[in-house]
Amino acid sequence: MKKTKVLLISPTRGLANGNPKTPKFQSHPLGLLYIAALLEERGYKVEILEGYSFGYDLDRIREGIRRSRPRGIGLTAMTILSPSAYLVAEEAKRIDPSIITVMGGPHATAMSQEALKRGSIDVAILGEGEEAMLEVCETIDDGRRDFNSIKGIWYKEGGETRETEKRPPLLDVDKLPHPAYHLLSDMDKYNPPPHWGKRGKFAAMITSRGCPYGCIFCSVTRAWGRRYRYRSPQNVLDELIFLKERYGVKYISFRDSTLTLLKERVIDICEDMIDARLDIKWNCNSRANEVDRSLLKIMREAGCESIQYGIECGNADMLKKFKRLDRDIVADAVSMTKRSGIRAHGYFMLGLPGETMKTIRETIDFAKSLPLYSAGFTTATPFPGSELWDYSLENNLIVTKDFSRYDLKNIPVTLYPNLKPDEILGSQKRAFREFYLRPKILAYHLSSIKNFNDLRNYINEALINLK
Ligand code: B12
Ligand code: SF4
Repeated sequence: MKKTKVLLISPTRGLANGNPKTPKFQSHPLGLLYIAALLEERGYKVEILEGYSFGYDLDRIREGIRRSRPRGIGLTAMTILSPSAYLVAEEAKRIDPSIITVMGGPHATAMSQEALKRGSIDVAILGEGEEAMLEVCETIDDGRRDFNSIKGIWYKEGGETRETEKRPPLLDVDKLPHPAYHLLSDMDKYNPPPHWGKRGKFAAMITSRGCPYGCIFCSVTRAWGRRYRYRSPQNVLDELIFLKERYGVKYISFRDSTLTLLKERVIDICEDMIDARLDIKWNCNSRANEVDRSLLKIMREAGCESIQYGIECGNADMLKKFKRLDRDIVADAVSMTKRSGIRAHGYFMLGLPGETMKTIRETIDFAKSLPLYSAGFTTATPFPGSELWDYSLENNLIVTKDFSRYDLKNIPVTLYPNLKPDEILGSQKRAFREFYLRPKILAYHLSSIKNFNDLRNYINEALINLK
């Protein structure tokens, strides 16, 4: 039996408004690379069309579909990319109505029915996609269109949308093949955001799935579940060695929701990196309550250059409510990080429920009081799949469901009685200016500009945040 040929596509932002955009910063599409790896392992021919990262226009995407002539198309989409994903699916059906269109990623997980009702998506996959996508392909191979036995999907049947039984989370994540990096046309073209601290040739990696915390603004919990599932240190080391030997990678960005949840595991990974003399530098996400001096010390020895902490609020009550953190714990973690020789980046969010101009001021002041190397300020956005989305819907706070505007830097998409959207957006710009336009911070950053690319990235970051 001939195996289905699959084309995996990340749709370009802005495609549906006729205004395709190339993002200033990109990272390797790990979701598609994982799906591709499992399909290839099972004998499927897979291609990847990276519209999102390289800003392909509709003609380029159409041409890619025509050239590839797939039987199945897999689209990935964060919420902001969902209008583009629907358009690409429509185009695919126009080119060949027999193509089966599958959509996965955060938006398809949270808004599966919307995805199907928009017309051209046949199957929406919820959460982890590797095994479900494989089963969809096997069903297509058989010439069947009976998706009912595949767990964890929504699909269309006779004009109706149907949901199948829930798929349990994949517990043994070690059994997944490593991401299929070889399918990218050029892995060197990826230029991650400056706060990831990239130095030299870079790749992204993820060592765990799921997050137990359940912060209200985050849609990761619903997509990946609360159960933390993780790869063994040996499996992580194998991928690091592969990336170094095969691609000459010198810098890794760990994209785990939080890398440091299990201290002993991180220590094991770090010890392995040190023993293998990998000489790879890296960055990761963490939470302030998870680090201590000894952990940070070994992370530094293993090459950790920078840690991103989700801090979000400066007001003590909001910090407790939304992050289950105390200001002292945050301050200690950031200071210890700096003392360990690691740069700390803080993520802050303005406009969470209950926010006032006073609490925004507290957030800006708190950010400035911490020994952070860099900080990002975003406007709170209710992504479908998050508790904030449910809360905002229930309280009629959502002003638009034009998902192309859900990007954390735009005018807020919620309307609170006591805080205007432009006050939040104005505060975001002010926060950025106040944080960075300090002699100490400017000096740090100017001294770390080593080449033209660094300079361009800093200018781009400033433009995105101030425009
Ligand atoms: C790396 C990353 C980025 C990278 C690039 C991502 C990429 N090319 O894939 C960059 C830095 C560019 C980025 C940008 C943004 N990001 Co981002 N990002 C992430 C991050 C940290 C990791 C993504 C990842 O690689 N995961 C690992 C892979 C293996 O998982 P995955 O992608 O989810 O894929 C699995 C499933 O979702 C599913 N799946 C995914 N695609 C498909 C496709 C098919 C066909 C199938 C079957 C299954 C499937 O199967 C995969 C394997 O199991 C996530 C948080 C997280 N922990 O997931 C946020 C996250 C995806 N980002 C988010 C957001 C909001 C953004 C921004 C919009 C805003 C911002 N400032 O961060 C911007 C875009 C801005 C713009 N102007 O365009 C949100 C998305 C929420 C939502 N519902 O939309 C997330 C979930 C963060 C969060 N906590 O809320 N991001
Ligand atoms: S914001 Fe981070 S810590 Fe909170 S639930 Fe999401 S991934 Fe977990």
